[in-house]
Amino acid sequence: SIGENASEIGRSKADIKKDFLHKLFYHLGRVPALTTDNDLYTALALTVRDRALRQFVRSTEQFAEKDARGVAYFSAEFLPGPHLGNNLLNLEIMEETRQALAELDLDLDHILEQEVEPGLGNGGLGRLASCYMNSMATLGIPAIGYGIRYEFGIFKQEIREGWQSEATDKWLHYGNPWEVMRPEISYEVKFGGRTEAGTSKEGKYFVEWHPESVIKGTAYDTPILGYQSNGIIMRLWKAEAVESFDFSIYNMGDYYRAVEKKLRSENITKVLYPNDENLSGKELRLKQQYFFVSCSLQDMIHLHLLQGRRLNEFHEKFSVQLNDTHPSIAVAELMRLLLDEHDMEWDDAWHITSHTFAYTNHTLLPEALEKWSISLLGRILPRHLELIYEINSRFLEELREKGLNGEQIARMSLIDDHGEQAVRMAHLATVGSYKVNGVSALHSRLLKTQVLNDFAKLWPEKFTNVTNGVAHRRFLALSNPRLASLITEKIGDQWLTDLTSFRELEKYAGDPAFQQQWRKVKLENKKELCKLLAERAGVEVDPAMLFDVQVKRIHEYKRQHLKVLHIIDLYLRIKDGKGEDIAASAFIFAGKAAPGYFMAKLIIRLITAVADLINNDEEVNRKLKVVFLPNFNVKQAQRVYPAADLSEQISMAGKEASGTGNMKFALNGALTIGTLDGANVEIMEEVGEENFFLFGQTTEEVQETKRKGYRPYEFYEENSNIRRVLDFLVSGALGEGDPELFRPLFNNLVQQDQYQLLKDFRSYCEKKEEVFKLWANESEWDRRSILNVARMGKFSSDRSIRDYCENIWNVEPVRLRD
Ligand code: 26W
Repeated sequence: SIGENASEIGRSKADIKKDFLHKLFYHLGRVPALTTDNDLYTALALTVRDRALRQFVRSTEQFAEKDARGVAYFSAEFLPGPHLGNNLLNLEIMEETRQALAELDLDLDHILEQEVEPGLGNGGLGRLASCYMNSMATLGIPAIGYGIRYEFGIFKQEIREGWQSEATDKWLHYGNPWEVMRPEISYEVKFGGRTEAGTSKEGKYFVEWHPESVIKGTAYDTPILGYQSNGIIMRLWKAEAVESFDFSIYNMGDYYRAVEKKLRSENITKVLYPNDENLSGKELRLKQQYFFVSCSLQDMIHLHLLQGRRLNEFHEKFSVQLNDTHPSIAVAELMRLLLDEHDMEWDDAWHITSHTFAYTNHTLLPEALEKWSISLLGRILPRHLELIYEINSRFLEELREKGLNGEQIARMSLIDDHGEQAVRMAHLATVGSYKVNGVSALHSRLLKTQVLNDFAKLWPEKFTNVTNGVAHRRFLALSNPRLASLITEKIGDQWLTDLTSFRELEKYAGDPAFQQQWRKVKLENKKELCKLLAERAGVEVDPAMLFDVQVKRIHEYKRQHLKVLHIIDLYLRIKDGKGEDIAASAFIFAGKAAPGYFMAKLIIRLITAVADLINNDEEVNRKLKVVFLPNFNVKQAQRVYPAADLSEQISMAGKEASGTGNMKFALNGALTIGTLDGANVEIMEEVGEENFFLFGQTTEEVQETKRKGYRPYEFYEENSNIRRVLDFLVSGALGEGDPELFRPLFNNLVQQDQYQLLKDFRSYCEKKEEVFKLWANESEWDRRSILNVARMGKFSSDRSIRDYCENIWNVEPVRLRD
């Protein structure tokens, strides 16, 4: 086989050195004197890609041999982070490569720094997809990730005069050595136009879709490695003009029109929408979703038929996981392909479709639940709208037969009739899937009892939970090598494939010598982060300070401003000469705000204003520092988590579906201050209440507060601390002396406070007092830090993927030979 023949590709230092030079000279055509850093990076990336592709080819052959059932992970977003280091780790050639380069007087770390990461996602959801790719590969799951090859990923964040400003992310500017373009793997995708029904000579009813335009999708494959052996691919689609508009045969006038057409076609995959949580009726976004889903399903059907299988058994061979509702138009598209292009009858097509998809919900926020207006859908995807109506009418009929009342039926309908008619994509995904899951125990419970309650009552067995997890190889082994080797020295390295073996660390938690080594690792990591903070934010931080960190998208529900209000409170206390009990702290923030989200951008402005005030105040800045690190991405994340002492997970209970940063922090030895929200609940359960700084209302209490009529103004009036801090916001002391700058935030908190900051403020401050007290007791802090890490076994994405395999996919891992 090909894999057999390719197997002699070497992993020794000599092989790597030879291949690296070969790539540099013969692939890039470089003479040594003119070699740039990017050339070195590209040559090394290509050297490593060869090895990654070899793993992929070997794995694919063995999956085919076994005729194994597989998974297609449909996601509009992937955030793989830098590939090079991760691939070296997974191939276990980090040291060989380092030495090979050293012999050429080159520094691996410097070369690793050159990589520009693919920012093809907004945050948690995209990063989760990439963690799952690594775990599926590691476990030997026959899997493929399908998505969109955005030419511009999530914007690059710059801070200008304290405000966020956005620049385009030209991640492909210097080329992308990791992908393989597959010009021969391409599919046509139709848009717009009208449908026409007819009856064939044999008397069969059929529908023809006469589109207004056709666009071609071409596959770009990137190998994603698991640890030690397996490789799978992430297949991303790029939009192009179809060849049938071959302009060479037209005259001059048409030539320009044809070129224009080409440009318009390529628009579909130009740019990632930078909004997480909410988005209003963007036509191009709908086109993106449909485009990638159609290409992916056509590709799967093609592969399925190529292997000589019948379409009737499609769902027996594949499970398609829908990463939120973004790909949920797939339900209608698979129906269309089976009915219109493969002549199937409705009942057979529906059986296959509704046994193929499984849907993961990632949010309960009402504004984040996707809806597409009937008028937009009808214009862009006329055939799909018909199919959705048909799916809906059959579904509603089933509900009537079951005796549900009109009100229940209206609530469950795929069509929302309030205001402009729209399709509720979560309902389409739920009806069209055989399983629906949330991403933490709490979130899955709320999904069942609230947002999708009617559906959960109708189909209780359809609903399940899979708690999120993180790729601990990237977020510990790769990004925190000091801690990784300290742990491996103590308990061996089986944790790389079994994170639960960290339990063995528990017995060293109280060992003073181990604690000291533990502390030293953290300090070294903090020193490194300090360099980055100085370089990127221009702030000098003392590494001995308590590093209190909140990094995530900026959103009111995540309550970055709760942390800021507390910082102002500390500042005012110090100014009053009452700051003795405050631990010297560096308050670090990072995260992007959606470009159109005014409040989120104002929160960033508030952070930079407070940073300016405090960092420049000689009376305070030995005790407190505040830093906003710009342009948070995977690369930065890998430098932040290892250096954190305290992790801020302070969303209003019931709002954060899971959180995954919370896991990455705890895995790296940070203690958590958090609410009982998302996966915090399970983290606390695992590490023990006594090792977790819990504060704030529970979900039930939050809802009770709201039900009783929450009046934040009373907190402002009755709590002098809150009043002092809020008044300070509009005193002119912040942000170039303009007292009106933060007025919108002040008003919002005093009048609405939708996320109940003021209600949780006191509890948060009190918990911080405990944090400061514990910080003064080094060995007790370290003991708890060690226990946190020791008990993080559950939160590896390997565990999550095993859960998906058992509870949803019914897929067996394949034991792979190398
Ligand atoms: C409509 C545009 C849009 C884009 C992205 C809406 C919603 C999203 C995502 C659902 C936002 C997201 O990333 N959600 C996060 O998913 C993580 C992985 O499950 C969870 O850990 C986070 O709690 C959740 O906010």
